[in-house]
Amino acid sequence: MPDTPKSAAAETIYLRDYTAFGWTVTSVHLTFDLAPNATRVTTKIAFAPNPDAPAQPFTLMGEDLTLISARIDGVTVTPTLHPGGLTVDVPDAPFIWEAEVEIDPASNTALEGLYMSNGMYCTQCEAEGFRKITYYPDRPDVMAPYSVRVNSDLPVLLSNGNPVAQGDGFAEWDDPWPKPSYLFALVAGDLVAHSDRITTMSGREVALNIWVRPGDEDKCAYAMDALKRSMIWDEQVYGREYDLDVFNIVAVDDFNMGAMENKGLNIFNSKFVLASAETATDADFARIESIIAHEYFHNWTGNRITCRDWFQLCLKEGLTVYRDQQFSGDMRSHAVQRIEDVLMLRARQFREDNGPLAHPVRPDHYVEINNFYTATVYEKGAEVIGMLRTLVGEDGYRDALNLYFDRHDGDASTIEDWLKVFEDATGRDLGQFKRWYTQSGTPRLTLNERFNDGTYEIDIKQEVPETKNQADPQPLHIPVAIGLLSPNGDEVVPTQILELTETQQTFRFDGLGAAPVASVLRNFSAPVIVNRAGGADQNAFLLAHDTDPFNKWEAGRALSKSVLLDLLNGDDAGVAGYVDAMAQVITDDALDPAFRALTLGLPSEDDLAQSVFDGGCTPDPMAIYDALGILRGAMAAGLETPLRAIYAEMHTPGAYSPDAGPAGRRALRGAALGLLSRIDGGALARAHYDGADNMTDSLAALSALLRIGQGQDQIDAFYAKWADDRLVLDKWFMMQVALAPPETAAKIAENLSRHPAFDWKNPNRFRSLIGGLTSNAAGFHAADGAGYRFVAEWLMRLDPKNPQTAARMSTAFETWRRYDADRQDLIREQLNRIAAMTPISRDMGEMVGRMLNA
Ligand code: B3K
Ligand code: ZN
Repeated sequence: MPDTPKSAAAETIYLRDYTAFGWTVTSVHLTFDLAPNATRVTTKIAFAPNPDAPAQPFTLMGEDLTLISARIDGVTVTPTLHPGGLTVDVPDAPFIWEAEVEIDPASNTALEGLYMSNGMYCTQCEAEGFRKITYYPDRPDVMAPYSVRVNSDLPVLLSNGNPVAQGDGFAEWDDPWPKPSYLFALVAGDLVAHSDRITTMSGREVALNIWVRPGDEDKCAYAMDALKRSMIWDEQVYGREYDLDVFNIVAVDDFNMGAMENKGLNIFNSKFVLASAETATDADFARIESIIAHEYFHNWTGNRITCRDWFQLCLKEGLTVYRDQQFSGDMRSHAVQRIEDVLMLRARQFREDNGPLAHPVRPDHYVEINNFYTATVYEKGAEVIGMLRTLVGEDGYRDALNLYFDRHDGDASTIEDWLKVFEDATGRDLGQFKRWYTQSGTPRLTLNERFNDGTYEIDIKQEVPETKNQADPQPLHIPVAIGLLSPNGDEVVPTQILELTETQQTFRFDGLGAAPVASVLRNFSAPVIVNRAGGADQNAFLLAHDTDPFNKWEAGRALSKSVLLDLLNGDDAGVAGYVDAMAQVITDDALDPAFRALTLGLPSEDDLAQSVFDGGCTPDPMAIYDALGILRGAMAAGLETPLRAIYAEMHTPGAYSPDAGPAGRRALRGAALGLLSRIDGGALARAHYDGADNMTDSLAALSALLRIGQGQDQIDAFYAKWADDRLVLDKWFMMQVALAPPETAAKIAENLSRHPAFDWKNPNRFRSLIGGLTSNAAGFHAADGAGYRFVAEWLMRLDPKNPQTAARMSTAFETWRRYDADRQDLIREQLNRIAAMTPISRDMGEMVGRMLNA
């Protein structure tokens, strides 16, 4: 048993309380003697007093550690152990701290610190996992070079930096770049490498390896290609070069999130590395490309320049997401990328920002930092960078980034540092802009338009919502991209940026021949909700004529949303017009198939529920499900001829390629298939399934069948074929629940939870099944509460084992205030049940507390 007492009661950490650590660390040497239940970690760390820090007792963080011995300058000491760490008297001069601790990786089910997955040792230290490996000032502003020795009989022993020595039963690694402890990593296992190499812009030869379990090496080619493209892109676009002799990536099956950017040794959820045409969908390939890029880009934005404290998390995450979005746009299509990014932002971040878990991009307090790796920090954090770039222009952005890298390389920085480089590089005052980092909630813009005597005027009013933590929100600095189209569809005023800084402002455009149609918030220039009284005609016009591809798509989305909201009120008058508008777009061969596929997509059930709620009404999940079914049915019937033509024309024979072109054709063909299945009894989908030679087509057919209540034979055949492939089996679990009819979804989930392959301690498998149900909005919100009960029970079961994943999945309940009194009671009952659990993790305690008390 660890002799460090368990953490004390959850306490709130505040940004305003930041103080520097009293010592700097000049070097860290670690030795690991690996054993599943008794790994020895020996440390030798050089500390020196930090003249810039206030006086404080010498305290190291540590959790779940058994301290064997400790020495200062060679003399044995007896530190005072307390929950979360130790304190000891130290000399008032540089000194060497040596300690030996024992840890138990095989029993570590939280997957934080050093743990085991299928016989392989692996680490996850961000945010605060290093303190579960040894006693250390485990905070991002303490940076040091590390050298590591790993003793083990396992064949592959990896750590950060460059390899320096390796022999029978050991390996030594040296990382010359000072890093915070959260970037430490160690991997040991029976692994094989898919290897390659690259020469950087200054001529450095870098060995590239993707380490996987034997048998998976033929599924690494795409990830390796994405890595090489990322390295080249970061040189060309940001001038950033890689800085070690080797870059290692390891794929692990048990992982709490997507991947981790440890210096020189990225660790990935195997789901985001392994791919072949047979096992991965086009969407999987695209995710792999973007996550490989994201983690690689962290080498500069995150690792070389890190965060002073965890409140500054968006400094590295928002910027790195922005960079990976730019990269994916460059690799694929900017229009399609932007639409997909906004879809994701609205689905996850708007939902968060409009509920009890809303928080600023830079939060100012937290209980458990792992709860703040959120869509707001990541996705809204990326939007804030995009707005900055829009405001200062491309050249300003480049100058600011160059200054950032010059000025802060090797630093642990803050949002203030970040904004200052933009101010210094461009001369702009970003005082008001900074509110994007400190205020929460999605701003609402209301537009009022007039045309008189050749002058078009637009009033834009902004409202930032009040919340419990935000009594008096102040107006934001919002870039609104606008263009004007003439009545015959020509662009008479090309895109320009209006800077909204007041609560309300009027902007004027003179010299127009006729009343224009404005295309507002082009390319989604700010993460806001726009209220505009334009109506169906205006949207149909913009869908047909807008030269901004994002707003063209957006107009189609606005049209479908208003048709669906009318359908919910029993009014189907808009359906025919919508089907006609779609007929124009989907048959327009000049448009990218991927764009057309996105245009055929309808708003999600969750999105509609939020819109109903925003409109002052109470969403009925089942009615929303039915309305979507009605509109899809009408689209299928009204568009049958063009859909059949598309299905035939988008057939792409030949070898599978995951590239954007063929993937877009498959997406459009799959969308056509999904609609046609609603009127042909599933015949085409069954044939499609039988003829599929890749996972994208198999899943398109299978989901089309499941959506019409069919597909049991295919589900059984799919299982028989893929029973041994963990990643594909995740899809099998997910699909059956996510696409189940609402009334039976919870029951199906429950049955599947008794399936022998439901290994609930594996986060991917847990997310497939439980997340499958929560993504089935009408099923999860079934009126009898069965969905709520099922999810709550599983969260309670997982929390003691893996609090991080359990807490993250509890966000399924964050929308509870939208619903009717009966559903609210049912959800509150489950949240209260979870809250009453003893013990409850700090992670889960904070989440349910925030959801119940906002
Ligand atoms: N930085 C990691 C996320 C760590 C999450 C810790 N709970 C992956 C990423 O954003 O790249
Ligand atoms: Zn990241």
